[in-house]
Amino acid sequence: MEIGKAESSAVPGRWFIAAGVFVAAVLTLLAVANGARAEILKTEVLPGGVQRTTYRIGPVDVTPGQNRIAYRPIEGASRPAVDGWITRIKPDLVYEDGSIPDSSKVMFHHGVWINLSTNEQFYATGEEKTILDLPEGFGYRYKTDEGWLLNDMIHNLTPQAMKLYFEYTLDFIPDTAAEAAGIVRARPIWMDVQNGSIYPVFDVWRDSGGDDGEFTYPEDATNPYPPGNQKNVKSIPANGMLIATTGHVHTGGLSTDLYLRRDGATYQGPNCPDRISYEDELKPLQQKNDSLVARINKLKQKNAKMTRTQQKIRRSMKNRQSRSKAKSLIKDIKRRKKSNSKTIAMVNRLRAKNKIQLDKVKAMDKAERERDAACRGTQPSVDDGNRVHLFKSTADYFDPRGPISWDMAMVSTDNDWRVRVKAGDKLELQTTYETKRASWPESMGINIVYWVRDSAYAAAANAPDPYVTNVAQKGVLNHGHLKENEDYGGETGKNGSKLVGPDPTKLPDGPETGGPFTISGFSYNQGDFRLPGSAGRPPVVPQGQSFTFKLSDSDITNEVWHSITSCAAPCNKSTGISYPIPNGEVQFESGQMGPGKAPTVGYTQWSTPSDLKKGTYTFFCRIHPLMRGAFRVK
Ligand SMILES: [Cu+2]
Repeated sequence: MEIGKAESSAVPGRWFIAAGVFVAAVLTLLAVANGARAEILKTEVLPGGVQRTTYRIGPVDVTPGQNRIAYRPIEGASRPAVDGWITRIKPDLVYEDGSIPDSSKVMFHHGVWINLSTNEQFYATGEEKTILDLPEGFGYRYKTDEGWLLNDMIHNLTPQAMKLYFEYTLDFIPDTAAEAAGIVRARPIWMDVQNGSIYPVFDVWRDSGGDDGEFTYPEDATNPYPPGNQKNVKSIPANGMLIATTGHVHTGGLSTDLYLRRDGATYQGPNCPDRISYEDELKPLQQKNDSLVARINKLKQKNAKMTRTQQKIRRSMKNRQSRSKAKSLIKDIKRRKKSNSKTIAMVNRLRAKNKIQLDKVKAMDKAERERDAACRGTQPSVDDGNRVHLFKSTADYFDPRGPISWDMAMVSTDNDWRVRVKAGDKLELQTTYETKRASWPESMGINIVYWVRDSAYAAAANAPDPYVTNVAQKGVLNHGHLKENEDYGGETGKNGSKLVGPDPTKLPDGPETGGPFTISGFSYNQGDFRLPGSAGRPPVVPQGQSFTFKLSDSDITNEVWHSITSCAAPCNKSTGISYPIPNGEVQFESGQMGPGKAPTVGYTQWSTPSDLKKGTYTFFCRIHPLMRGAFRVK
């Protein structure tokens, strides 16, 4: 059933639910504190006493090129009106007509739902639009008198202002439903490799981390944390069990890994006996088989050759004399063929006999390998003393170009994932990024882990102990490919019709100056090769000098932040979610320039490295990838 479009027939007053399947529409409109209006779009009734309701928050006035963090209360008609249990949350960002903007234009960079009363960040979503779906029988406690806050960040990649709405679809079991009595209270634990930061990011540089082309944070980082502040670790406050988790990474991200440490704990899993090897039996049998097959083929070739000779002789029969001679020749060939065929049959019997033995040993080998794999699959993975692996949340990229865009979904835990935890256990999070394709500045690694306490659910004591049982299952894909993630970019077009500008490496020299170049109007000005004629020619400096870029006053006032990020030349193909990426041959990166706090780096002027070799360098803006520039060192 489609969710998210207003279904007309507005009934004034409160929303209601009709018995049966589906109901109602844009009903209550209510002004929230910041002047934005909230509304309920529609509600349907699902089995198990669940009401599925889509709420809207907005409109949000999105300014040109914005990439800012904002807080807004979620109250009134943009959340349930009665106490109950939340079992699922699905996010979206929409235009007024309910349509979803392309990710290449604007992105729901992140949204964190905060319960101010319990001080819990109970739901988070990023560009990948992860859905929270708690296992059946568990719910997040909801009370109408608790304060909710949305920490959101809308990233407008374009110079166009927009009016957008947050939408989120809640599965909710009101306390009045009979099923509510059986729901077990689940609580969130916020795991984050940069926990405690307002904007928990770190940078990943191309070719860093090791030969495997992967960088794991914090493991591969130098001094990732201040002394005594292991940001990626959190203690479990009470005995209980974990029930669900999903990771969050940015483009280039491959996975998050959740671990647990328990003081004094050791591996308690099954001992798998060494696998029996059948190599010594298999090898001679296989060799014998191969040589017999080769022999059969050779004999068959011999037969075929004799047949060809026979045919040749038949064709050459002309007169009576040669005919009788030929006849005797053919007779001789026939005799030899018969004998050869007998040999083939004999070798075939040998091969068949050998094959029976070969297949028998092969089957034993296969069974032994399967037994061994099954046993090892039940072994917990314990490393670094007492650290046990709980779950790998993989980033599954639908983008045919690979792990370089938002066209992906994370892998979530299965519905039956359960992990026994004890008070004082420590959860630990790591995240891994690819480092062969590009650099990935401003990366994240986050998991919200849902758990229940023994006090809410005595059966939690029976959950599998992670040191005894391997709990790290494969997991399930959080959602499928999304239609808004198809504007990949990176196209040249017919006769270059889709290029955003000429190949800057072939343009004549621009003025001899290192700037400063003022960034304004979504252009690097003289540094921007999309500009026509001489205005787009790359500026030039002698080797040893650098180029300086600065934000214009109006961009500072309007909070339009920019970066100077190297991309592979010519970097002039069409803009999309997979192009450009930070893959310049020489890596340079200004950071997200802007004054003040995160998400900016706190400065508004930046200079390129002064040790660049001679050549033309291309760059783009990570915040507004339509912006492209070039400069030349001579
Ligand atoms: Cu920009």
